[in-house]
Amino acid sequence: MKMVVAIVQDKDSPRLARNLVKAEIRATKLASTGGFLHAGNTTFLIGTQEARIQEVLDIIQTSCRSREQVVTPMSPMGSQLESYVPYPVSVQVGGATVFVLDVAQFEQF
Ligand code: 2BA
Repeated sequence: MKMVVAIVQDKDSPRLARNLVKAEIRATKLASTGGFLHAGNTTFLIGTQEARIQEVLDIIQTSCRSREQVVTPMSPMGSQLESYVPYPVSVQVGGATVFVLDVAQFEQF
């Protein structure tokens, strides 16, 4: 048994959820926040047999796409620095960040 942890953009989350259900792959969706952009994203927990890992990765890859996001950084001093002029910067956010973990034990009661 493996656990796939996939962090995806909110815009891709409904399509990924739909495609996982269609393939009869079970998943749990968590609302999450990126540590860098502080923007909302979605974390999927997908527990599955090792034999289906490649299928899961393929579904994630085809359901999610990379996008450019424009963000305006906050002043490092909050509002105390009057001379600080924030300007928007462009950041490439990946289609999905995926971790595949071994599951020591799996039970459903
Ligand atoms: P965020 O942390 O909000 O990061 C959004 C995007 O900002 C990243 O896209 C990357 O392009 C950029 N970025 C992140 N940290 C940076 C830094 N220290 N310096 C410069 N640019 C930086 P992705 O790499 O595709 O990541 C998308 C989201 O996936 C992240 O949102 C975070 O929620 C999650 N993530 C990425 N790598 C992770 C990791 N190693 N562990 C846990 N979560 C991760």
